[in-house]
Amino acid sequence: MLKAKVLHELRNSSDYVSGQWLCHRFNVSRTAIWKCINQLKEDGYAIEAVNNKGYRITAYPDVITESEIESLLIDRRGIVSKLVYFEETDSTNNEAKKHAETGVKNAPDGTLFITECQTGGRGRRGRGWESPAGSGIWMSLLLRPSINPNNASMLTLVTALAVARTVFLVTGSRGCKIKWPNDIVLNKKKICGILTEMSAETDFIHYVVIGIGINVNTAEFDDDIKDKASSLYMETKVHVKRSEIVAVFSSEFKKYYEIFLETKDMSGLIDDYNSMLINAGREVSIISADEEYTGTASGINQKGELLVTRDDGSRVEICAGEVSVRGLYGYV
Ligand code: BTX
Repeated sequence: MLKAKVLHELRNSSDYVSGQWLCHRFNVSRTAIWKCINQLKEDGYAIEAVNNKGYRITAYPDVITESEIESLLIDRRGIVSKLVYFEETDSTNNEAKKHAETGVKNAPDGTLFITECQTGGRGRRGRGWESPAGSGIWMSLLLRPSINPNNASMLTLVTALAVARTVFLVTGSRGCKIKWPNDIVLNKKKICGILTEMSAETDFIHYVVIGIGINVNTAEFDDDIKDKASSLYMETKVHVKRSEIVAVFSSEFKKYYEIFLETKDMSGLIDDYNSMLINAGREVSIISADEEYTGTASGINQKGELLVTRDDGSRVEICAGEVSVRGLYGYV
């Protein structure tokens, strides 16, 4: 994609880049380069053009577009082998599943589906996920791992770890924690949710779709979630370009995923995960399929299960269910 390549060159040059050099570099006409520059200006990039010198970008917009993301992934791909972009869609998880069904050639391992706006963003268990345009990251990563389907839920934990690490790298904030299994919390507010879905036979995974929603520069939330939801900007006062976060996440996820694939469980990641786990040492309330109880969480085990000591002293390993943490989201 020429536009992404031109953007990549301009982004990575500290000086002006001449139109002629770009023509030679990509073996295209001057008109083709001129068109790219105009499209980039329309997308919101401030581009200075100086006679006999060339082009230079002086300001970048905070946009989720194909060329913006591709231009950042060109020399640091991370986990993303292919990018599928939508200006708007109902849900990137739906798109990922639809594409995945068409086969591995069309939707290989590592395909990332991303959009500027979701009209039907989904949370877990039929809940909704607010995904307005302009302020968040709504994306789904398609994986085709050779692991036992029973271990696939651990991919949510691997993803949570990668998101939490990414938030630290881009904002410098150490306040970012993981609420087992799938929330990322900053200063006790939910800034990210993860929805993992899978198509599998009893012993074989066709594909896993990991949907990730991150509130980045959101300035306000609807009344029904404003007490528990927040954004990176609201919590840190740092404005980070969403595309930059996608690129950093792609690299971080790859590192953690490779460690996960060595043992196909959480053995190599337990310490990192537990150091970010907000549940650890806290009172938790568990709602499972058949009972409701409270206890104190200590950490996860190598299967990714949450270890809880119940109030009656017995120890349990939780692999699914709703877990609330005292002090978070209005649980007092
Ligand atoms: P969850 O079930 O843990 O959280 C859903 C709940 O979170 C909602 O019921 C609501 O209370 C609250 N909520 C809704 N929107 C937001 C928001 N923007 N920020 C904070 N809290 C919110 C979490 O499910 C899984 C979310 C995954 C979202 C991604 S986005 C890309 C992909 N596509 C898709 O449809 N879902 C995933």
